[in-house]
Amino acid sequence: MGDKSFLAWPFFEEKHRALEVDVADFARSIVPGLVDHHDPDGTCRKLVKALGEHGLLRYSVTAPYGGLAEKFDVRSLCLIRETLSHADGLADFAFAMQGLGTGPVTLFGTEEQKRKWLPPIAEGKAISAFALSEPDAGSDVAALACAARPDGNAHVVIEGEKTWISNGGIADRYVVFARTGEAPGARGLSAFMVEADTPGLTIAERLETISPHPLARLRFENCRIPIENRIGKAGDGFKIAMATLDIFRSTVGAAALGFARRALDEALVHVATRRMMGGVLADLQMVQGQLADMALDVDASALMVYRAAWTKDQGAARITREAAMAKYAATEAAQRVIDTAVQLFGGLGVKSGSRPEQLYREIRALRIYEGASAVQKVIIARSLLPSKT
Ligand code: COS
Repeated sequence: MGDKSFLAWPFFEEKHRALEVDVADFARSIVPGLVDHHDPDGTCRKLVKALGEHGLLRYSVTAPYGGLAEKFDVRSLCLIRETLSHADGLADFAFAMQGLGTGPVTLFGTEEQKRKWLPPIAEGKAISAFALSEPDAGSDVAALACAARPDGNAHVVIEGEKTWISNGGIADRYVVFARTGEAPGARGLSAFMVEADTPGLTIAERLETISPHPLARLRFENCRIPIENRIGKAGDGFKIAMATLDIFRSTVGAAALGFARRALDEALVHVATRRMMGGVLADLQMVQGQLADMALDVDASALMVYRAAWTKDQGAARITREAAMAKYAATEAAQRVIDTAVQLFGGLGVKSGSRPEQLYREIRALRIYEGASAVQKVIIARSLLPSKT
């Protein structure tokens, strides 16, 4: 990355600065040889393996189950995502899903569940996924309909659909949130680990998007799993999902930040060399104003992202508001920064395959997934208003 002065901010320790150097080296020397945007499935499989071999997936789980520390270091997760997304969107995606997909196990699993499911994730030998959204329940998690009913004392049967599932089709296992009916709404959901080869789980449809990633709609028909695959207590599924998202939402902001920094870096090179009106683009005050706005958006996003991550790392039980602010601010800001980069590049900015064009397609989904911007605003506003209960 170009400007790394933010690493001197008090949010970081020496270990974070060393980590950034290591990830940047991985991003420069390994990632380009693995990425083929026409083959997102193959690319993600290769990236997960390489991330595991390089030791970076040890940040995606906790010790002693293949991880480095006994709890997530959110600043490290953010730094890794920021640095990988600066290099390539699929590299960031492959890393991010390993942690999110097993986050419920790491945070709420039993000793036995962690021992069984986490080490292969850290080694890059298994791919994980987080199956929450449904065709009729995305932002409103409490409305989800996919159901898990008891089948004898030792099993449950899952029926329903999940959609927009990242790694859908290539994951080895899915954390699935389903209605178990202990109470209406948010209090009647539970989380389950479902192995990809369980009979009754099928890929109903692979989903194509403007920026290709492995993504699918899943169907559960008479999908029978052992009750010991339930993660946490029955009825706690909503809280498990939200607590997991609390951690990973700030990392979505970090990914957006990496895209924005890349757009700014590309723009700085372009304006210094593009001839215009007897000089170069960078001579024009109107362009300088655009660069200033981009730099401001980048730094403001970084402050929000690392404030949230640092707060969690200091031991805060919940960072719901900080994470929502970080995700909302950084993803919206990155959209603006990238749009400006496209504008500065002119025709080249919309040429298929150019970096600004790629970034323009990559950033859009980040304002939607893991809680759309409108949801983050609701969460922030609720944290300001007096509780109704
Ligand atoms: N950590 C722990 N517990 C949490 C929590 C969090 N971050 N957020 C909420 N809870 C708890 C609440 O304390 C409440 O507990 P009690 O029932 O004991 O009071 C319970 O969960 C229900 O919370 P709430 O009333 O806020 O639920 P809502 O249905 O109103 O939540 C929003 C609404 C919009 C905030 C929620 O559905 C959401 O975040 N949606 C976006 C989901 C998302 O990111 N989807 C994308 C899928 S992943 S790609």
